[in-house]
Amino acid sequence: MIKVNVIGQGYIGLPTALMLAKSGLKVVGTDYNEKLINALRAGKLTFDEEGLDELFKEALSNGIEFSTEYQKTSLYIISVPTPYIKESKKLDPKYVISAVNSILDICETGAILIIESTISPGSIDKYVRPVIEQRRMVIGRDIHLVHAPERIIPGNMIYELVHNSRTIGADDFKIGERVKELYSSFCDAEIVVTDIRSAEMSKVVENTYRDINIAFANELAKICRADNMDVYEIIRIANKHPRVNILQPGPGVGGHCISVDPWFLVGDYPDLTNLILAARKINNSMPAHVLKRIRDIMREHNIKDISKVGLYGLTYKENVDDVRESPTLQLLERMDENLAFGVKVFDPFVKERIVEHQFMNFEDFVSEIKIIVILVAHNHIKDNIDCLKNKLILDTKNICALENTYKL
Ligand code: SAJ
Repeated sequence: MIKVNVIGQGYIGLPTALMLAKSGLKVVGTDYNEKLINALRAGKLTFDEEGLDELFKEALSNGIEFSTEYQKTSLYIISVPTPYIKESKKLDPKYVISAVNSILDICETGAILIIESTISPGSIDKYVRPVIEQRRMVIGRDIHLVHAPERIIPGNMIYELVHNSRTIGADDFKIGERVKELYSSFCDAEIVVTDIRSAEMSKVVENTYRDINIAFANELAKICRADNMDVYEIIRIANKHPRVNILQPGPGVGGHCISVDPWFLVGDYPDLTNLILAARKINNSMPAHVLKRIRDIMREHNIKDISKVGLYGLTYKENVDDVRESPTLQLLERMDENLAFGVKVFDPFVKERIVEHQFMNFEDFVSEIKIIVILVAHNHIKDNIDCLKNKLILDTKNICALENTYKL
């Protein structure tokens, strides 16, 4: 039976490993974080995701194992984080390189090494091939390289693992076809086989496209605010055109993908990325726009005390518990720079205290504030919207129809 070793048991690696195990493959999930592996071994999941519980049970009953050790086998999937360096906006490949090195220490000859982590275009040539050459190994004989970037969206991961089309980039078409077969064990959609550079580039392009589209919506929101027009109505109508599909404005773009990947292109092609850079700047400017809107409302109602303002939502988007690069954290940073201390914060998905004046109880939070700023459209706030009846509301997600609601 084919054995697959999935390296990195985070947001992408874990669901992928579980899916492969559910399909009947022998799977070992490896992570250097001992606490995480112990939790998984004890049958405990490390993050919330719709349908993940069930999938976990099925994978466990099919014998999935978890280990801090890399396994000697012929197939590896690497899904470790690929952060970017803040100053240069370039990819930091340290985790990928370290995973590749550890695999090369033990893998079988001819093993296939599939990198799922998002990387900047050209990274495999720049960082991975030299590691293999340094080890005096030959690509194509001792090791095969593949880039199979993931495309699933947090909040709908399990469904998308099965139904999203995928890209497989390989040096050797035959190896690409073998990897395609591997993913076909759970993926029902089209799987395109191409070369490695095209796979790297298309992944970053997909996220950059979305960033630019959101930036357009955000710029429209600012234009409409300047002249008192309803941006949501305008986008709704424009989208009725068969070839127009504008996304929604919001308090900014967070998460570890869309707000990060375009920077790879800006970092590598600074003279050629005018539109991409402008989109990043527009999206990054949204927390400041929200701050201005809060100030407008405070002035209008003669509220001087910032501690009467409550920010609802700390995660980077609705119904997930991930706070990476979240617009709310960006907003708090800005407030901090402007010496605006004391704003209250609540998020039903964030169970640990990560910022100052963070409430753990929704009722307490609401009872202490006059203005609530809805920054994340969790189902929780939609279900509890009536609790906001006597508040001033700044709704950055267009979910609230109560009186006293201000929009972006
Ligand atoms: N957002 C808006 N307006 C919108 C849509 C999103 O402001 O109309 C904001 C969200 O609130 C959030 C940010 O953008 O802060 C990103 O959220 P998202 O739901 O658009 O995307 P991610 O980051 O969760 O996942 C993206 C997806 N990429 C695309 O849709 C092209 C996903 O398919 C990728 O797998 C993922 O990036 C990744 O890992 O690269």
